[in-house]
Amino acid sequence: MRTFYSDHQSRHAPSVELQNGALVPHAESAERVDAIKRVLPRLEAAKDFGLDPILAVHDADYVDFLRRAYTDWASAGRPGDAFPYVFPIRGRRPLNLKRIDAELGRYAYDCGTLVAPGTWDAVYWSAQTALTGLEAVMTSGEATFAFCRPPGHHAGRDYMGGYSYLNAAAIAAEQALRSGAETVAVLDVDYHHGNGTQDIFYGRNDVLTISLHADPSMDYPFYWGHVDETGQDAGDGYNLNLPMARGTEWSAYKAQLAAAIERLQAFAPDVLIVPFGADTYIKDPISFFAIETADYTSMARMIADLGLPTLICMEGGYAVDDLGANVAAFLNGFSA
Ligand code: OKP
Ligand code: ZN
Repeated sequence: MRTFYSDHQSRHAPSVELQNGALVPHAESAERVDAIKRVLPRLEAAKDFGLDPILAVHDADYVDFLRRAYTDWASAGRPGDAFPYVFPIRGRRPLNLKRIDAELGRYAYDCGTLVAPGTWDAVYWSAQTALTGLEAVMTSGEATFAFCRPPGHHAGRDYMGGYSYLNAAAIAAEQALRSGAETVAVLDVDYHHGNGTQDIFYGRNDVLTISLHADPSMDYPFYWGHVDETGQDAGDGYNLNLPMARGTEWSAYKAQLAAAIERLQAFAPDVLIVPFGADTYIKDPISFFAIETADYTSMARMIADLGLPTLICMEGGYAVDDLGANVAAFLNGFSA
């Protein structure tokens, strides 16, 4: 399988995050990169497709904010990484405030998504990695791995959150449509609900979004990912959420994945995009499913058996010691 990455993506290294009320070391660490690189000996460098495909998904004012957020924060004399901490509550009139503290709250929905010195560079190249992988899928029809980092599936058109800034998988999905696909499906198998992707395509029937994830009444991101979120307008019926209880093991996960596969077969997309998180792993430090390393191969085989041109985009996975083995197990399911 061809695999893509850009070294710029290691430059994003936020120091801390606010988690459950405490400042803790940032779980989405740059050490994840080395863990995954170790199992991908033939990584190819991403090509540069420029800003256009990014602006096809994200609003220009949000992209502009991301590019300058860290320098604006530093110029305001703030210490460390740009840290969102005050948010406009629902019903507040929209205000185009220029103060960086206010802007951070306008474009973020949580306090765990900091803008560090290398963040823009990393997220720009994470998107390019997805676009380069997508190009390989479109020309060869072969399953391809885009080693995107940081994650992207929590980012919406104009917001960041959940360690996500630009939604690389959504950018690739939109690019697939622009390069000849008539329909695309996104099958999100990260532990957390792919709320950004859901929001971006919620009103559309040319992109089917499916997410398997922890029940959001118990787990992050809480406010999205419930079963009754099925899409709206033309997109009604084109979003499928399959939440599962904490402690879910492969046998139960597999049944939900089978339901997702059935919906995918009915939709029969030209291209499939799979945001893959290894945070469903039993030893993940911030997540609570019980998937084991060998299960990732079974999971991937079920997806590979669809026989669709498939782009896999890396999302979460925080058990750094076993991350490489889990990624390798998943990718093996496509080659075997
Ligand atoms: C990103 B990805 C829970 C705090 C959760 C955010 C998690 C973002 C996960 N106590 N913090 O989907 O892996
Ligand atoms: Zn996750």
